[in-house]
Amino acid sequence: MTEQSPQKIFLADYTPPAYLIESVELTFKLAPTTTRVMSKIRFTPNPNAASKEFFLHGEQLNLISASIDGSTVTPEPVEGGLKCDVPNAPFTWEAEVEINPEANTALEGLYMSGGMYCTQCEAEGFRRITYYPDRPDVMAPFKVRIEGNDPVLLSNGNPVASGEGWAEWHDPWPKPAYLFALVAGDLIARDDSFTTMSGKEVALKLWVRPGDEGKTAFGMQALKDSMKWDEEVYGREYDLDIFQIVAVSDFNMGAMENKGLNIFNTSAVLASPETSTDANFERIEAIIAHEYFHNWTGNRITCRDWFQLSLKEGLTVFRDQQFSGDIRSEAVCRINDVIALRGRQFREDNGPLAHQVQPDSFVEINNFYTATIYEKGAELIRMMKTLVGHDAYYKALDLYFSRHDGDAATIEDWVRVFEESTGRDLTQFRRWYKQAGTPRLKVDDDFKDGTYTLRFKQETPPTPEQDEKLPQHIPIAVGLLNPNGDEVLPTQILEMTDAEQSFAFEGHSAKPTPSILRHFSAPVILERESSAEERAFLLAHDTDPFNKWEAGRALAKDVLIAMITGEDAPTAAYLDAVAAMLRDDNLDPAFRALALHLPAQDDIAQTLADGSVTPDPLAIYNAHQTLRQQMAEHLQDLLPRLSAEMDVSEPFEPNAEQAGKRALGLELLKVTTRLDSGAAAQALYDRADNMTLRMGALGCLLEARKGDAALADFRTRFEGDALVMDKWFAMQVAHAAPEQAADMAERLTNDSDFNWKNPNRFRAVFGALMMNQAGFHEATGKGYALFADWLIKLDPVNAQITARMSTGFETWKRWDADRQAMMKTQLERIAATRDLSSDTQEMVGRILN
Ligand code: 0A1
Ligand code: ZN
Repeated sequence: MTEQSPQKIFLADYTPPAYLIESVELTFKLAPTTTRVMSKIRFTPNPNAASKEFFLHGEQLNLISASIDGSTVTPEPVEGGLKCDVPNAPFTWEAEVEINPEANTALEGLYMSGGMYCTQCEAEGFRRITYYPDRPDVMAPFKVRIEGNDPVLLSNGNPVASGEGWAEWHDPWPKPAYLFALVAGDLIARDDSFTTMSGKEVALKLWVRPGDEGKTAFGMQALKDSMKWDEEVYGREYDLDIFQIVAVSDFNMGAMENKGLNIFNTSAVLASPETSTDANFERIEAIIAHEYFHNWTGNRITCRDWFQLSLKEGLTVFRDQQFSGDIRSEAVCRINDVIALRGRQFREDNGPLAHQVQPDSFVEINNFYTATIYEKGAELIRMMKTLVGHDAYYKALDLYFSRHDGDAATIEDWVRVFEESTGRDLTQFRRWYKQAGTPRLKVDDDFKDGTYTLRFKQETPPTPEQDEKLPQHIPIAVGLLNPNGDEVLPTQILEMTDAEQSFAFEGHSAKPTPSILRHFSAPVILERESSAEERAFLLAHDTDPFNKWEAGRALAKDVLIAMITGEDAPTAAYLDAVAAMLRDDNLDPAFRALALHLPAQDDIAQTLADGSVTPDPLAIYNAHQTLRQQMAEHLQDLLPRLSAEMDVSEPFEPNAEQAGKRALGLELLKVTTRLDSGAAAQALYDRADNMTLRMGALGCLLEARKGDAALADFRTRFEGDALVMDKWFAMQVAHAAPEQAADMAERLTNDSDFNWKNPNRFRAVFGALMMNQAGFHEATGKGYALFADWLIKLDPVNAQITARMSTGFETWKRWDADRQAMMKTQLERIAATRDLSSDTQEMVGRILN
C-alpha cells in the first residue's frame, strides 16, 4: 500500500475507545483469491470515552454487506476504514467482506505461504481481515468458524467442534485483535502434553508441513521447559486446554505470540543436528520461550497502545534471557546478550534512528520493533531488578500480575507497581524510558591514606529531536581486587544519580584494581583509561565472568585500534593473555571461545567514530586479518592439544556443554586455517556429521578461498531444504573478500533458488551483505547501489522488510566524505521512488535527517 503523506501519531493524543466489544464471532469461507469473512460483533458504548464516533479500521477489504441490529446500513468510507451512525446503546454489527490472501505479499493479515493459509496481525494486520477497532485496548472473547478444503483448520483458544471441511474454535480470554490467528493447510502435528502446577492437562501440538516432522522434537522440549520454568520462577500457569505452534516458511519476523496459537518462522522452530547449528538451537529455544512467556506478559496483560510496546517486549525479552541463563550458562548467555545489545542497540542509539524505549510519536508502528524497544527495554527491567533486589522484584511482579491481569496496561502502570511494592521512588529511573541515547560513563580513580575513590561522570550525547539530556539513575556493580589478584571487595551496587559522583572505599593497604560495571549492570558505554597490564590482570583474575571477558575484549580492541591508527599496539600483552586464558582448563570452553573471538568490525568502527576518528572499513578488515595471523603464529604450539580436547566424541546433543566445546574447537580452527591453508577445515568438513561443524568448517574454507568444492557439495546435500539453503546463500556473501562481496551478492540474486519474495532468502543474501562491513562499504559503492536497487524492488512487495533492512544505511554519517556521498545518493534515490511505502519513507527520511 502506498500513502502520500504519512501521518504521525502521538502518544499525547491517546483517547479511550468510543466503543468496547462484548463478543466477536467470525466465520471464514476460505478461498485463495476470494476469501469471505463474516463478522458479528457486539459493541457497547464506552462510558469512559468522550467521543461517540463509530470508526472501524479496514484496509484492502471489499465490503459486501453491513448491518446493525439486523438492518442493512451503508457505512461511510473514510481514510483507513469506515464510519457509521450507530445507536446510543449496545448493538450488534454484522459485516461480510472479501479478501485476497494469495495476492497478499506483505505477509500482514491473512496470506498464503506455500499453499497454506496463515495470519500475522501484530501490529495492525487485523484490519486487513475485517472491519474492526484494531487497537490493543479493545479486547474481546472470540468465536471462530473456519470453512475450507484443507485438512487442518486452526484458530485461537480451545477447539469446540469440527467436521468435514469446517472447524470451530473459542477463545474465552478477552484479547486484542493483534493476537488473532488462523491457520489452514495440509499439516502434521507432533503431539505432546503438559500437566500444569494445578494438575490441569494441556495438549501441545507443533504443526509442520509433511516432511518436517523430524525437526520438531527440540522445539517441543523447549516449549515444555518454558512452561515449567514460568511456573517455577514466576508462578505463571497456562490457561487454555491446548497450546499450538505452527511453522510457516514466509514470515516477516521470528515468531508471533497469538493466544494459544503461536505462529513461527520455520527458522525459529525447526531444528535437527544435521541442519541446525548450535546457535540455531539456542535461538530456537529462546524464541519458543519468548513467545510462550508472552502468554502472561503481553496477552493476559497487554498494551494500552503501541507506545507501550516495550511493556510487553522488554519484559518478555528479559524473561527469555533469564530462562536461557538458567538452563544454559548464565555467564555465557549474558556475554552473548551484551554482544548483541552493543552490536544492534548501541548502533541504533548512537545514530539517526535513536529513539526512546517509550517513543512520543511514530508514523509506522512496524518500524518500532527495534533493538531499543526489545533489548534496551530488557536492560531497563534488569536494572530495576538489580536496584530493588531479587525478592522485591518477584514481589513486584506478583503485584503486577494480580493488579493488571486482563488489562491493556501502560509502562507507567508497570513503574508504579514497582514503586508501590518496594516503596522506592523511581521518578528519576523513568528517564530511562523517555531519554534516547547511550550514556557515556567516564571513570577515574585515586588512592590516598588507605582510601580508594572512584569518580564517575555521566553524559548522554544528543539524539534526534532530543538535545538536552538529564542524568540517569545508573546501577554500577563494582568489585575490587588487590595486587595479588584476590577479591577484596565483593560486588556492590553503587547507585549513581548525579551527573558527577564519587564513591570511597576505605581500609586498603595498597591501591586496588577496580572491576566496574560487572555483569554489565547498566546499558552504558564505560570510558576508562586503562593499561594493557591492567586489562590482562583483570582477564586473569576477575571473579566476575562478564568483566573477565570484557577485559579481554577491551585489550583486543586496543590492539586493533592502535594497529589502525598507527600507534604502538600492545599485541604481545594481548597474545600472552589470550594464551594464558586458553591454557586455563578450569575455564568453560564456551567462555574461552568468546574470549578468543575478535571484536566485530562494526564495533571497531563505532569506537573509532566515537573518538572522532573517521573509520576506514578496509583498514579495520586488514587489522582483523593481521591480528588473526599473529594469533595463529603465537598460539601454534597450543593448537593441536587444545583442538583435540575439544573434539566431541559422544553423539550430538545441542546442550551448552557440547556446544561450548564445538565453539572453542571452531575458534581454534579459524586460527589453524591461517597456518595450514585450510587442510584441517577440509578434513573437518568431510567428516562432519552435524551442521555446526560442517558450517564452521565451510566458513574457514571460504575465508581461505578454498571453499569451492565444499560449497558444491553443500548444495548437493541440501538442495531441497530451504533453511539450509539460506545458509548456503548467506555464507558466500558473509565470507566474501571485501572487493568481491557485492559481486557475489549480485551473482546470487541471479541464482534459480533466489526466491526474493521470501523474507528468509532475501535476508540471507542482503543481511549477509550488510554484515560484511568491508564488503558492503567497498570503495566504489557498488554494494550500496546493489542494495538500494533491491530495496526499491522489494518495497511494493513487502514494505515491512524493506523498511527494516534500510537500516543497512543507518551508519552513513560515520564514514568518509566519499562513502557518505555515495550512501546519501542511494538513500535519496530510494526516497525519490514513486509510490514508496510509508514504512520505507519514514525510515529513509529519519536516516537522512
Ligand atoms: N510480538 C512478536 C514479534 C512480531 C512483531 C511484529 C510482527 O509483524 C509485524 C511479527 C512478530 C514477538 O515479540 O515475538
Ligand atoms: Zn515479543
